[in-house]
Amino acid sequence: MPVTRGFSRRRPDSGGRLPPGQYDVGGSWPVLTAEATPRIDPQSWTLAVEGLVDEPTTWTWDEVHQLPTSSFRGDIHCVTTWSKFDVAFTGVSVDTLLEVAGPQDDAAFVMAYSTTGYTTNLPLSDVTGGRAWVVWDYGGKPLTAEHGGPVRLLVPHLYFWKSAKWISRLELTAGDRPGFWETNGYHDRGDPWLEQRYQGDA
Ligand SMILES: Nc1nc2c(c(=O)[nH]1)N[C@H]1C(S)=C(S)[C@@H](COP(=O)(O)O)O[C@H]1N2
Ligand SMILES: [Mo]
Repeated sequence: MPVTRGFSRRRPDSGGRLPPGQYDVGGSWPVLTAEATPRIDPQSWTLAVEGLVDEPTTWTWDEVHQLPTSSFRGDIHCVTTWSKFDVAFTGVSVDTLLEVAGPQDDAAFVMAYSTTGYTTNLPLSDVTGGRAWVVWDYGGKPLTAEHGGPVRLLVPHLYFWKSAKWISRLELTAGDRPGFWETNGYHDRGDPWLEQRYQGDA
């Protein structure tokens, strides 16, 4: 059956793009923020990659823009069940940052920190291999503050709570420690295709 685009808010799945339990939110982009939206001056923002790395490194806004840029186009999935298709972000691949910082052999997890204190934990293997970005551009425009601007983490293959807005620090660790939502019952990994929503799910 052909899919009619643009009318019903909750459309049926088209071509197996929706993970289980998700619906297509269409043209809107919900804002989900646990804390007050910070107003961050890009010129005072910095990004640190530290912990179990050979060269702990901090980039300024200008410095991070001098790294080779990388773009993502694809779908994002929030644990509250909305998915959004064909979003386009540009920034820098986390691989590029890690090439500079040099993860040590015992580094196996990452804690992402927002300027606000929001945290989320990820296996290192989920932010390497071209699957995670630090982004400042959405659809050709600067990322707005409500969506994490000036700079957010983007890990689109995991539930979107892993994509920390207002990212300021990535800490590599040997062990897994729960972040903000993970402490509040959400899954440590959060693969939408495995429906890893809550602690205890597969
Ligand atoms: N700092 C911070 N990052 C965050 C959140 C948050 O509350 N604070 N919410 C997470 C959740 S649950 C989702 S679904 C996405 C929402 O991003 P959006 O508001 O741009 O849609 O951001 C994630 N990153
Ligand atoms: Mo979310």
